[in-house]
Amino acid sequence: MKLPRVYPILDTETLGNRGIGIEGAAAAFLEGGAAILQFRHKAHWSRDIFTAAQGVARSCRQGGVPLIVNDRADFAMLLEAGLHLGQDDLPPREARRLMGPEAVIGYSTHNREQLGAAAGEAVDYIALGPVFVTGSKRNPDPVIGLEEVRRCRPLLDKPLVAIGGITMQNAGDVLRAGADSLAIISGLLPDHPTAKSLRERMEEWQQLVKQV
Ligand code: TZP
Ligand code: MG
Repeated sequence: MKLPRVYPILDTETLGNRGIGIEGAAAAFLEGGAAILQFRHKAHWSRDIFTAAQGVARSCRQGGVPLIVNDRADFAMLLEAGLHLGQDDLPPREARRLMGPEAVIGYSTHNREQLGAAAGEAVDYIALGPVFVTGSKRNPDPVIGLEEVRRCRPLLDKPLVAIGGITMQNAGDVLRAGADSLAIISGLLPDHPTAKSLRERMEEWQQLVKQV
């Protein structure tokens, strides 16, 4: 698969802390040119959260944009979305059995050993990080840095998504280090988030990655 260079993550905790509505953020990012979205909800999947995820799925479907659900194969299937797995989630092989051959499945890794093991799994892309210090993940693995992205790139045939602390300032360096795509949470959120400023921030990201 070919991944878009910008991979926006709707992290419900980060959005909630900033007072940003989930469905509004999704709509703004899609208007701003997002070509994939991930829905990341670490807490209990309440009925309200599921309803919000359904709204995001609807917007993605209308826009012809893939939606990826973090962690939860059950909700990914209900939403007819892809799935993003971490090292502590359902093993990729079991997720593939459940989701079928067509579903997009991504897999997070945090070091070279995990990346090597992930290369042989039936997943469509591999995420690697945190590249830089991040505030958006509880108990993050050690920061790997740009050089490790550069060294890991040739070890993998699959698309490589860099994650962790990626901003508009360092994005060019991360792409030049060999990342195919940049997963971003806080770097998508302007100081004063409104529908307009969220859309504009996404447009700026799209412009930025075009120039690398
Ligand atoms: N995995 C490694 S870092 C991270 C995840 C989910 C969070 C990335 O968030 P940010 O705000 O873009 O650093
Ligand atoms: Mg996970």
